[in-house]
Amino acid sequence: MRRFLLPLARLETGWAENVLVEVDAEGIIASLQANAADQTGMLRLPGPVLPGMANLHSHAFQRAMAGMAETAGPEKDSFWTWREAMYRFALAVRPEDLEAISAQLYAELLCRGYTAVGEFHYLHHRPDGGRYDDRAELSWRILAGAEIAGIALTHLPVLYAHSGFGGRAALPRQSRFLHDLDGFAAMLDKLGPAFAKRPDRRLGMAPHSLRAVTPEMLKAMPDLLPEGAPIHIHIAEQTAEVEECIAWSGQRPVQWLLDAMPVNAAWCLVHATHMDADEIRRLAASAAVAGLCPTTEANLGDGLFPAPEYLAAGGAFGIGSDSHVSSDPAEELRLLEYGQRLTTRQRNVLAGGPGGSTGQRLFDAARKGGAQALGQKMGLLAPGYRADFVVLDHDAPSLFGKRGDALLDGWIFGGGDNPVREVYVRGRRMVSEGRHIRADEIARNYRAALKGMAALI
Ligand code: NGQ
Ligand code: ZN
Repeated sequence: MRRFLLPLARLETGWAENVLVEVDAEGIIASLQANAADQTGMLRLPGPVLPGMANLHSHAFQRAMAGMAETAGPEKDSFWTWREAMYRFALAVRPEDLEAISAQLYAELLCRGYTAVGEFHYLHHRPDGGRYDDRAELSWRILAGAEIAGIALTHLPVLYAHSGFGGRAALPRQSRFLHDLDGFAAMLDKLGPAFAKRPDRRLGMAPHSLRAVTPEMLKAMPDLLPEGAPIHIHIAEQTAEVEECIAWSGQRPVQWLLDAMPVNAAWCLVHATHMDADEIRRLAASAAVAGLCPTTEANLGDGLFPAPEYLAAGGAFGIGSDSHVSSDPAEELRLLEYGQRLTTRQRNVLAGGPGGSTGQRLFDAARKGGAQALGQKMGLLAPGYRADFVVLDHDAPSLFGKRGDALLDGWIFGGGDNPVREVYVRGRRMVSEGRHIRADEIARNYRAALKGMAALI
């Protein structure tokens, strides 16, 4: 057993002092006790401790194109013009590049306080659609990136077969993404054993969107993995997508999905930006998680998630960095609230009522919803949960002099400095003095990958 002394820690019930945490050989919290005495053999952490945050939605390769689609094109720019740029970029990514980019991204995420990531992975094949010798080649590269950075991973291989509602034929530039159901199932089988053994690895799956799979494929998917395995899907992100879904089925995307599939706590509906009142109520009641990616949704011009109505209905949510225009959970939560402030012209819209701290409510909801969506025992400092510690610098400008939940408000709204000082995953320190322990090597490999790709873009 390793023993840690947390001078100040955010437990489920609130902040506690001098918390003794015992961590077993697997990196799981075995016991936890507040108001403990400092004894020899304990590692005393150097600041207030939060549980690690789950990042529930990532397309790792897009880390390397963040900032590269910000010049106006000949026509009005939109999500769909960005997607063309992204498709071009995706064709240049080689296996070794994906590993290097993933390691860089995951190290950055750790430095900001995410300790697990849900990788919504659809880059499967060679650029011409030909298969790699190992059909899971690019999944192994994601896993290697996670291993190098030391982040927990829920890997979500994506089933992608069509370019639009009604089984429209896929486009040539989508050929790296495509599977039939049998090929997809074979890939899952191959991956399964590598994800079975460790508390920081989980295998789920993802129908890319209602555009990319047929109802028959979607209905066959839950049987491909054991009951309870995470299932993520992009849904209702763009208004054009909602209109096409109505033209195809007579129903809106969230409505269609909730009617067609047994959506439960294993599901994560990513974006779910465009919902009517009935969809909001039904999604909230389904126990599924809404996967919100506020910085990407802003960057891509998606629209605003109806957060006040959804939270009032008791809906669960988590956050993701998606296209990685930000690596900071505080920024995702800040923007979630600011979108509402800008449209309602009010303040503390998502605080949950008088006396509520906005930072506390958003942080607690996102850590719980994120852990649920990733199917990982994390996001809570309690026995049985993974020992993922985010140690804050109490002397950071955003936190200095603050106590209790004001620390969460300071982190999220207090100026945008990064107060994350140390990060532990499974009780192992991956970030020290604000830097990833392998930062230099990871950055070197990232630069080499981008250099090699530059010729291909
Ligand atoms: C993706 N990204 O799969 O990377 C998508 C765009 C699509 C976001 N939705 C592609 N943010 O939805 O067709
Ligand atoms: Zn996405």
